[in-house]
Amino acid sequence: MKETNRLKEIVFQFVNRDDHVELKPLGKGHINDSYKVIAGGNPYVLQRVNHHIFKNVPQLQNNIYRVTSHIRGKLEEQGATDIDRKVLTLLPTHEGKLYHKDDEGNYWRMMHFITDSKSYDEINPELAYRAGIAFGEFQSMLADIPGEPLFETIPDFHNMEARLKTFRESVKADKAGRMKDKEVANLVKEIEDRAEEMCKAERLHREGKLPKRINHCDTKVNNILFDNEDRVLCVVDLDTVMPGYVLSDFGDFIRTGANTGAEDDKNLDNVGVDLAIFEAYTKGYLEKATTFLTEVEVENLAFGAKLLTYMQTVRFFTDYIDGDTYYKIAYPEHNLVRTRAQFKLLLSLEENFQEMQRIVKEAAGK
Ligand code: GN1
Ligand code: MG
Repeated sequence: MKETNRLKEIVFQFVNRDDHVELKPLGKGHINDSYKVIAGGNPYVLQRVNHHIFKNVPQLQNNIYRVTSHIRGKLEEQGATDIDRKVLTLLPTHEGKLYHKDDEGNYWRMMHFITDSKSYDEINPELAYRAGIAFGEFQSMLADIPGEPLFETIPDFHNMEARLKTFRESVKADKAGRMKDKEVANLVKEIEDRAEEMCKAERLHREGKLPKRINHCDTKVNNILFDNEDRVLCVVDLDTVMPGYVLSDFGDFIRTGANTGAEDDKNLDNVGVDLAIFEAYTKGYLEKATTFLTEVEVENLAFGAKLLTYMQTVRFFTDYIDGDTYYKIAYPEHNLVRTRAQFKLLLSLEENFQEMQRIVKEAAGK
């Protein structure tokens, strides 16, 4: 069957078979495949959820259902208008399921497309401030989600100790024969030099000093949708919403939103931290989050930016050493280019660390 017909057949599991259907690829995700669909005149998003990475898609979809229903309830309580553009809405299959499993074992889901919305890969301080408020509100709205804890869609997802363990195994196995390269060996040393410092969050957690809260766990700048007037509409990409340290969500936004270059910039001169964006995001986030954050969490936010950048360096690097099995790549050296760019950002965060600490303190009113 032609690719488009195959995709249409999947769409028909969710919409009427006589609807006219159009499809086109959407977004820049490294893991799932996304399409914009128009069916019967209505816009949707169709996604193939990567079940090699998300090993329990039914549970993942159940998480998303719980999260979006809870947020919808909060918005209704607040008397918010235009709620369908402020929270994602899953579209069930004709059988009432939250996903469709095809003959090849792939998992598909559909949701309503949020109209008149846009996302940014690069933003300015004003938008960063709004994004900070949005992610602070997101965490605070999910703090009282009822029922069992959310399912961990990827175990140990942001656990630095676990990430380092996997990294060391990959270095040892050297499956793709990439360890003989001098640059690669140097980078391994750079990672190891920082390993102990970067496992601080797990240590604090074990000592009972750092709690786990419901986090988004993929707070990339382009996971926020803005409307035509640049007001935040909604937070998207909810696959990894699960318990974690708030340092993760703070850090991942800074890693992506406050980088003057791209995540995979080939020109390392472009890469560095933009302190104005760091400051604006911190202000927005703390405006919402000081009510529930502990002192230890606030004190470690700037560290969170280093941690997530380090973690992403380790993750891209591990995938390069493994022979590119996790992240989609656009060219053979892509994961190494990503590793270099993330490491350059880490160096910049290290250089600016004191100033970042000062900004956090000031924004927290300390
Ligand atoms: C992946 O596919 P995407 O862009 O939403 C990854 C994130 C990384 C990110 C790096 C499940 O997210 O953790 O931070 O790439 N998601 C998963 O840009 O691994
Ligand atoms: Mg994601």
